[in-house]
Amino acid sequence: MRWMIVAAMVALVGCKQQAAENKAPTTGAEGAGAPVVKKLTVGFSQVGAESAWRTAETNSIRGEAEKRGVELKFADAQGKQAQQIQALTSFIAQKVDAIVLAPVVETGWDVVLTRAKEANIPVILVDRGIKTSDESLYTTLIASDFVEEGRMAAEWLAKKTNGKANVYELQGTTGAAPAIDRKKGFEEVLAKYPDMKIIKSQSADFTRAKGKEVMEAFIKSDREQIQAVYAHNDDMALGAIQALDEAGMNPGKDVTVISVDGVKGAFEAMVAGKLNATVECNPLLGPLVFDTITKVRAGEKVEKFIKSHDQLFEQTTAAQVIGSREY
Ligand code: GYE
Repeated sequence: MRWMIVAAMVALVGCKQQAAENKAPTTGAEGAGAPVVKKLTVGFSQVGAESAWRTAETNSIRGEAEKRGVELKFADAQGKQAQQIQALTSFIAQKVDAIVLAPVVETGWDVVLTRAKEANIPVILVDRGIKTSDESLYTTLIASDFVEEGRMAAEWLAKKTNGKANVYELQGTTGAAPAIDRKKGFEEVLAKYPDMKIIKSQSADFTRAKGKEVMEAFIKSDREQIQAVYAHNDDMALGAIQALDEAGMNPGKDVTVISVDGVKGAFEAMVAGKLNATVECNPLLGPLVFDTITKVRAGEKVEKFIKSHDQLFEQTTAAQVIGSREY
């Protein structure tokens, strides 16, 4: 009797082993007829290359795709929404497995995103959000909280200036989420300090060249009143610093300068004593983007807003941390 049980157990184990062998993954290299493992194809519509931050983001997403063997179709829209819509339309026609979109502005996406949804292609928004009446048109947003960044900048400036400052603001691209929200958060805090006012505010499109240009105009009309500069990104702050330097106005000392991003150039300017502080905004989103795509394709639920956590860096500690900065 006992031997029969043992024999049955042996047979059972043998069966299980056989089943496991049948399930062993095929590599696609066994010759004709073997199933070929399909490469994941992802379309990435990028805003452009207006700032050091954006270049770091592009490199992070491209590098991660390469590392994971993902075929990345990359389209640079040169700052134009029409080009992004064109890129998305083409990704849909090519039946990509997922779309990654860094939307230049907040509005105007519903039509093209509805097409992506109808084609069953998940859309992952990176670094900037959109305004839509139908939240189901995108899967998730992977980004920083820009309102919070604006608040952090204003709180720091209030402390630094004892709540008294004539502020000149350089805004990001008109209609872009980080421009709208960084202004909103900053103004929210300023409302608590009656002697801190934004005297002039203008868009400089997130670029260094325009930051310099707009600052030159501010200096021309308001030279004696300028006490602080708040720039929505480091590139514009670096342009403004150049304008202040050329006008002999001592940025970082006589004029307090604060911005957002935390790129290498900002740390160098802090070490040189020209920039006072920067609120970091993480552009190294590649690993998180592809982890999220993998989860979505496996049918797992993901958060609607996957938030990066940022911190503020000051001139006083810049020299200590500059070596460990990754972008
Ligand atoms: O801060 C700025 C850029 O969308 C968060 O875009 C991004 C912003 C970033 O060009 O430098």
